[in-house]
Amino acid sequence: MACKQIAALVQRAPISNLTGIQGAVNVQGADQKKLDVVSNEVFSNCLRSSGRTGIIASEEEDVPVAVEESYSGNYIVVFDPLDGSSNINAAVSTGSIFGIYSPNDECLVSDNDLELGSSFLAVGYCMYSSSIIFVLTIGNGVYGFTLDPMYGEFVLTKENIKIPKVGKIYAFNEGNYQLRDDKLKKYIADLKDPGPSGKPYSARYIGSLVGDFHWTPLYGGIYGYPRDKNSKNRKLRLLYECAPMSFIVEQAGGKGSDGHQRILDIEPTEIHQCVPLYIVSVEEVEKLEKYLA
Ligand code: AHM
Ligand code: MG
Repeated sequence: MACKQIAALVQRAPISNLTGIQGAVNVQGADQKKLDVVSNEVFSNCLRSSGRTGIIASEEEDVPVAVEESYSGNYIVVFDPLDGSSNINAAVSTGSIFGIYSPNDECLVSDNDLELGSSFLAVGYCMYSSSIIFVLTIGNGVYGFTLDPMYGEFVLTKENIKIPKVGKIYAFNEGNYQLRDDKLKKYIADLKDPGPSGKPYSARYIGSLVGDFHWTPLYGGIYGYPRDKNSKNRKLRLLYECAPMSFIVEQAGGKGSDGHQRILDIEPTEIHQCVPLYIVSVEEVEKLEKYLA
């Protein structure tokens, strides 16, 4: 429901004056766009009205929020309601990412952190693009649905998605090249080397994790958001961006790494913790890990 509502808001954004910034800055220092705020409300309201959610943690909230007792259940949901929202002004792809944790006595909420004693029950993302694509796993394979605008329903269009082990697409922000360490520069330079085949890797980058990621499971390759010299560039969050995407990727036979270890093995220490992310095809991610070793 939340994704359908956000899809409609995104598509009508220029008409309803929902482009541009809202005026506030979120806890991570990013300007909140109008649609960041509205999408966060939409997601939170849907989760609250489900009667099943106990705690929600969002990119747009400083701390985890407990759902009022009269409405609450005990699932824990983490989400980024509108990923890549800077793209909205130009009508370029954005997405929503969410992860649902099972109820667990070890789930604690304090002022600034959430301790998760269990793994994901379900994870999904929705991409708002030329089609609205909803990708979901409940821990047994990955399924893709397309929103049929004629009927307002998500229709199963890709069953049991499997990620190619190799692929020649790379999605990195090339503008940050000079901020990267030498091992990573060497890796990227080698991707661009045509070699004996005469075919270098192809670059794809639109500045939305969901949009950039969605390419690679189809064709194989690697998405990377490294830790740069400018620490402000370490912007992908473990809890509601890197971990959910890694869970999906593993369900589809791929790999998610911070360059040295599996993303899903990292213990979260704070809600908005950032980690480097290298994700998608197993052999491409392992090749990168060798360069960084
Ligand atoms: P957001 O969640 O605040 O919208 O930003 C996260 C986005 C990612 O989706 C994307 O991969 C990254 O920011 C792009 O950043 P950059 O423009 O620095 O490459
Ligand atoms: Mg985001």
